[in-house]
Amino acid sequence: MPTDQSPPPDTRDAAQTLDDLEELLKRIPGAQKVINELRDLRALLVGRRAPRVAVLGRRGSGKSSLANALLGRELLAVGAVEDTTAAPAWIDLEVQGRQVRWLDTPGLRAGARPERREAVAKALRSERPDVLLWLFKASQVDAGVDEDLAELVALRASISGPDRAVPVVVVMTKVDELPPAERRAPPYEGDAEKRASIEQAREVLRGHVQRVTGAELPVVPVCTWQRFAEGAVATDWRWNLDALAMEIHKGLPVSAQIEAARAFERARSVRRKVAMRLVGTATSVSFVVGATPLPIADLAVLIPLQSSMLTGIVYASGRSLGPRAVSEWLAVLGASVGAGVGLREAVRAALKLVPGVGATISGAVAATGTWALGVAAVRYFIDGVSVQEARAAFSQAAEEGPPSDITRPDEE
Ligand SMILES: Nc1nc2c(ncn2[C@@H]2O[C@H](COP(=O)(O)OP(=O)(O)OP(=O)(O)O)[C@@H](O)[C@H]2O)c(=O)[nH]1
Ligand SMILES: [Mg+2]
Repeated sequence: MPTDQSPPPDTRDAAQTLDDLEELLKRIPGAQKVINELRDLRALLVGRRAPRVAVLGRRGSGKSSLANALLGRELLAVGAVEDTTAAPAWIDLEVQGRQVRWLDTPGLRAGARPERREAVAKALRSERPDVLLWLFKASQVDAGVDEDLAELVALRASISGPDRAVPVVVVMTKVDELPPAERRAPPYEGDAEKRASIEQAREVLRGHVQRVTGAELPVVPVCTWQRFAEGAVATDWRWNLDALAMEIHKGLPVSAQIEAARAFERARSVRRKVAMRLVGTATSVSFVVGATPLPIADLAVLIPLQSSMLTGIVYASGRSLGPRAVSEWLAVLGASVGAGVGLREAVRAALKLVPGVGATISGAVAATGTWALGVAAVRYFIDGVSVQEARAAFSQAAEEGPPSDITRPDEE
């Protein structure tokens, strides 16, 4: 697994670029803010590791199904009646390079065996999870939930440090079973009755959670039911997993965010958020580099910076990293990059030909180029729009420029 010490080979270039950039920015007065952003970017992109997620809940609450639903593959055994998951163990779930470190646990109440609880506690202590998922069946939110919660609170306390409690997301599973019984298959967006019963069950669960834990924990309703045939998904009732992925994301350290964005198949909002963060940082850095009067070769800095950004966007989208994806993409955009930014760049550069300054381009032009490239890549790789639409997004972003908070210079 990638560690913070040695960057995985596919991001070594990005690591080197970001280190070089930091050295450069240190020589520019007032660049401290972007240096900090750059360090965050480095943690996101280079110091990355798989998120560690632990699931807890009663027997049959859908713990193993949730892993399958999040990754979009039949990775863990799922069972209708029996205790399906026998012993708690951390495992690496992986689908085509998308990975999560997952602690699947047996149902806590099954047979009420105390040694089982101890085994779960031991597994949680052996490796501290980034996030705990507490699962409750939607049809049972009023059935003895308090004892379960008390137990979960105790487990959480046993692994939380004095400074920081392990984040928790409460997951209300199997919402398809809520009334009206005859309409089970998602989506429920157009079904006011179903939505109302989901909301009602969620309120009940939220109330219990609030009373027992004394905290406002997020409660996310989901459906995770899938039927697999020959390794492929034959029936897909997954619902609201994008919202769940977002709540999980909020609890993660920066170093686990990009792997989580990749791993969770339905996590478009998370992927978008992570990718736009890459774009925002790269744009700020471009602004500072372009605006500096130091005689540095702007393009020598901007091109590797923009490639790192694009690499990160492709990676966050769940695709595997290879030089091909980015270069193909640049070829697709090629024409509009030349026409959109090249021209403006030339005009501004001409205006900036002041003796002694060197061939620098302006901060605004550099930032606009990076911004437009990034926004168009997010539309294409994350939102899945066509090449034409991505080109249109590029032109529009180049026209409008980045939001002013991204290019605001440091307050000194
Ligand atoms: N109706 C419905 N059934 C589901 C859903 N998700 C999973 N199931 C079913 O619920 C049953 C239990 O699911 P599992 O994922 O094995 O539950 P578990 O919590 O891992 O169970 P144990 O490991 O035995 O504690 C299986 O028959 C699943 O097919 C859902 O969203 N709706
Ligand atoms: Mg299980």
